[in-house]
Amino acid sequence: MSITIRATSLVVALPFVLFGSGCDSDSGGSGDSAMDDAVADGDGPAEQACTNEMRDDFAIGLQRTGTRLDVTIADAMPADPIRGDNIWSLSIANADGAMTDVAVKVKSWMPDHGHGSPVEAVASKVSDGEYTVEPLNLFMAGLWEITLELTLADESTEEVMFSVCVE
Ligand SMILES: [Cu+2]
Repeated sequence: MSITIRATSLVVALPFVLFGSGCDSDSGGSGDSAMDDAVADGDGPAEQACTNEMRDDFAIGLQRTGTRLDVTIADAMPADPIRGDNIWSLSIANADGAMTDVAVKVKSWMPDHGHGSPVEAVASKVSDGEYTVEPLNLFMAGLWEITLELTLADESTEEVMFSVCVE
């Protein structure tokens, strides 16, 4: 599913107006229906789903480099991030390309709305350098920042972040 971004100030302003009341994590399903109404009234869901800011064009194989580690999204279920639960497979390697055992913490955050996900994503080790993250609960449409805090065996930590748009 491709995503188009139209660079107008309207795009930046609308999510705050339309989705502001839907961001309370206690609001449950009512947030979703409020958002659906808002989308139906607008130009179209693609233009309103994310603001025109830094994000990644999501793809299997997307890679981010931290201080000493490279993190790759090796697989994703579904392949494009959806509203609701996603599962990501991560490959984490050092600068030499060797798969590296790290402790992984996951934080999901909506920068435009100022809230996270009520469901904690857990990274489970498959083997050294291979981790499955689930459930990656992206419960509403918009821009999500998925930050991975990685702790190596020597206790040093680093972070990488993936920014993805959920429609
Ligand atoms: Cu939100």
